[in-house]
Amino acid sequence: MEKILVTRSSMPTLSEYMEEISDIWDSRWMTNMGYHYKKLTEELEEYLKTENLTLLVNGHAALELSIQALGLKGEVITTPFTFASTTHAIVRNGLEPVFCDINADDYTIDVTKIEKLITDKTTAILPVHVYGNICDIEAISDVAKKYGLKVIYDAAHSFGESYKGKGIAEYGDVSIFSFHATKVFNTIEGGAAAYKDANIGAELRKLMNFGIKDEERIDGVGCNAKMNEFSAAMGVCNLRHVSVEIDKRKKVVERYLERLSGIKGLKLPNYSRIENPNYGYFPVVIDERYFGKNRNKVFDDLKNKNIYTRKYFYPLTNTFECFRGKYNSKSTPVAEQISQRVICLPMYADLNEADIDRVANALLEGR
Ligand code: T4K
Repeated sequence: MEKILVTRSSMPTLSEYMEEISDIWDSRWMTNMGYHYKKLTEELEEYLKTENLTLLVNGHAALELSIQALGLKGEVITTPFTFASTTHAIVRNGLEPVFCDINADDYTIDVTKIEKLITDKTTAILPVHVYGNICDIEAISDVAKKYGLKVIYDAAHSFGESYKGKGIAEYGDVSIFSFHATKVFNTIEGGAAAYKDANIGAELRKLMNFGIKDEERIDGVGCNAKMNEFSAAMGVCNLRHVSVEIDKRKKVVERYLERLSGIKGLKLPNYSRIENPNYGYFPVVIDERYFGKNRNKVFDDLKNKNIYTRKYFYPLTNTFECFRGKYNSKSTPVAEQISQRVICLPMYADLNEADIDRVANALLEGR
């Protein structure tokens, strides 16, 4: 039986990509905000319905440098039910993550629990639109306004989604996106930050280029986080096809739902609350009491059949070895329970019906 992996990158045809990059052989301009970088920036601003976007080398750099650009200090309220990147971006800025629990419904930050975590050291909230599920933006904005906090959305999973008719990039002081090879839209490696205040953009562009302000002035401790031309060109090509890819993902979701709906002990993703979902992930939360198998058994059963799922997001970031003794996942019980029960099934545009059925059969067998 052929391997089915948790995802498979979308790519243009080789000839389309070759055509897109051919000018680089004339210009010899391979990085440092060249033609393709500018072209992709403009096209993405239109697609994501935002006027202020800066492309970076990856989503993590977009997040880490956005935190630096905002000049945050002290404590940042966030959730542990996310990829390592979210928490690491806070800690690598010398800040303290304060973990808020998630809600059991869509796994985003539980807004009813934010306020009691605020101290006089809190400067920001960093929620995650996890799996493309949109956080309770109004409630977060209200609490941020009340206490004078910044809001940075980790929108790594929310490419192209919108909320109340506006692009998701328009919310918060900053929203960051990931364009990693495993994402709905990719630039091989890549990411972006969207922001309202143009000064944040100026700061970001400086920090991603070693802090260089102009030829003779370096006034920030920056790094090198520029997206190169080959990545930007891949993005230009992939953007032409992304709507079709999302439609294909929708068909995959429909088949999964056909096969798995109504089965006791399986909580399936609910995309209906997202205005225009990108179908990036298919997370299933398994309750062993009703399903008859636990998440780890399902993971192993599928692996034995050459189907490679992922336990996104297990372990919780507040249980990572590198933070041993510092944080306690008991303070985020819902996140702890979901992380022990969740499994992300294979999800990509070209996953065919026979393969979806193979996954569903393997999941349901042996209960
Ligand atoms: N915030 C959040 C909430 C995030 O989820 C992420 C990244 C970030 C921030 C940071 O964004 P970036 O700095 O990454 O732009 C993957 C991705 O590496 C990571 O981007 C992503 N989140 C995370 C959820 O998943 P792994 O370690 O699971 O990926 P990997 O290499 O095992 O790949 C998974 C599968 O994808 C493979 O089995 C096959 C397929 N694949 C992979 C690669 C690398 C391809 O088809 N092509 C490829 O080139 O982390």
